[in-house]
Amino acid sequence: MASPDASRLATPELLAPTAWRTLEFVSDVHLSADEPATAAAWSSYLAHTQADAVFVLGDLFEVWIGDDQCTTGDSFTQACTQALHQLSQRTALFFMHGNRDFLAGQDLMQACGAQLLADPTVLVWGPERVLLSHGDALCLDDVRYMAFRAQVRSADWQHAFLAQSLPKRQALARQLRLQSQQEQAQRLDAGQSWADVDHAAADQWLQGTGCQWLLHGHTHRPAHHLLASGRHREVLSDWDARALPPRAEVLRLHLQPGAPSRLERHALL
Ligand SMILES: [Mn+2]
Repeated sequence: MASPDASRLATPELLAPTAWRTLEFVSDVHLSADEPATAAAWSSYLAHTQADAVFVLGDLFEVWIGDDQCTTGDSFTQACTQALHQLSQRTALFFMHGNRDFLAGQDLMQACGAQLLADPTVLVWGPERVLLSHGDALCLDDVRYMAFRAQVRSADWQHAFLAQSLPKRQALARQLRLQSQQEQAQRLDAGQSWADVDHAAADQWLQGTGCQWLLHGHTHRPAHHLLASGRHREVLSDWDARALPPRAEVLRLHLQPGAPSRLERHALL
């Protein structure tokens, strides 16, 4: 299991240009050809955003089983990467792995014009230090998931998985998804709630990296939490254009020299 202490020791930093004024954060869009309305909302967002930088904090794709998905003629994936690449021509674009798309690699980054960020990463802009994460590594009470996470993030597992044919990987991904749904159902039957971020661990990450804010997704529980130390945890929403009401949200960080930074949620649907 990845401990918070181990991951904070070498937390990478991203130095943001001081000219940046508006940064946008999204996560858990879960792009899939089966959800055209969400994909349309996402394309519209990419076409219209005025941000200086867009940060995708994991689970952009419902599933990513290897970068050869880019080159197999799957028109949905190609449309997704082209739209991101167009955005990257006018906006800095960053991508962090989620638990669905942790196999996204450098070929996909190149196709999208994106820079891959480690999880977690400290975003540094002048005096501001903001910790970015997908969030799943902090869901410590889901012991089975943490063990699974450690397994699938290992180089050996990924090497063996990627060596399989695309249809085999698709079948295995479906099987893993089904297994995860069954485990979630068992948790709910046993009276346990869905796993959530551990507040003490989040606070430890923040203190260890000298950050006041943690921005993350994964839990699909958009909220602001004030932690015991007075630091903040801001949770991004997932996207689902077919939900009632529909969910498609960006978190916008406004930066102004000499003035306090402002964070606001912006609903796109
Ligand atoms: Mn996730």
